[in-house]
Amino acid sequence: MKRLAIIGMPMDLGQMRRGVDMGPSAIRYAGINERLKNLFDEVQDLGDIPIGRPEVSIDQESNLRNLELIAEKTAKLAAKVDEVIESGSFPLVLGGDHSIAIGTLAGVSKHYQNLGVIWYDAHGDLNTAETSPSGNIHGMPLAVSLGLGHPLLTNIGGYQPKVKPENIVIIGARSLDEGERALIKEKGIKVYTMHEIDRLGMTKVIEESIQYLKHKTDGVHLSLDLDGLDPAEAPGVGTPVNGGISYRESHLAMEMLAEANLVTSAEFVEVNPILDDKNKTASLAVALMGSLFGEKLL
Ligand code: HAR
Ligand code: MN
Ligand code: MN
Ligand code: MN
Repeated sequence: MKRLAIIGMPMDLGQMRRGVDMGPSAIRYAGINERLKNLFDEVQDLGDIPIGRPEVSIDQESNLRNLELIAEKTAKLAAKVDEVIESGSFPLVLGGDHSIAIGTLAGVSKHYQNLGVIWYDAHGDLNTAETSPSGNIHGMPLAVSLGLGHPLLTNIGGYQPKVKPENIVIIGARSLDEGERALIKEKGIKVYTMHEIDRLGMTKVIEESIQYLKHKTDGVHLSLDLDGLDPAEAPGVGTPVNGGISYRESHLAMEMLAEANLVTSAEFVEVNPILDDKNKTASLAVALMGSLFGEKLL
């Protein structure tokens, strides 16, 4: 029995542009159920984790925007994701800004000894309070999952780290801060920047990524930030960076991951319908999900 559970995480507290909290609605409106229902024995939409309309607050000591709220809300997401995996379903989380990954990974990683992570993103999301140019927590979730950052975030779920550096592959990077570059080198994190994607082609990048992760991991989480794609094709994101991955390359990547049967949990984040062009980015997210879950053209 193949079962999918969809969890909405309408949280925009990790950055400063409003609208990304409507991401889950936009993705549902783009027809996620229709698209995925034939690819599973059962598709269950569990609705949204309640976020409410909390007041924005900046932690005086650490300068982190909405630290306590994000810790509280992502802990709730972690518990829900844990429950879904416990029940035998595949968890698919809809964001929300990328800070939600702190919760998703906290819920997922307790089920694996060696969780692999594919971070499909224009950014590294490897900042800490010390290296962040913005204080925005959506630029930090991968660092947090490595156990680096504020303890309120790194300790969600009561353990850390959630992932080991050698089990991570970043794909699509083209906007890395100084501290992130240093961390990538220090930890030896595998990164395919746009340069490698152009040079090797997406086929080789995904083949290598699969080989890299296949033998040493017992599960792989796909964290797909829509800003990994080119803003011409995915305009509805808060921090667009030109020169991104194409629509076709992304489909190919998802199709190859489906064939390899490697991915055990996923999240699609940073869809901002206010900045979007007729729900184009949410529709793209849904189309990519179709490919990730094995939709065939013929
Ligand atoms: N690196 C910048 C920062 O930390 C911008 C981060 C933007 N992040 C996302 N997620 N959109 O990938 O502030
Ligand atoms: Mn459990
Ligand atoms: Mn991101
Ligand atoms: Mn990004």
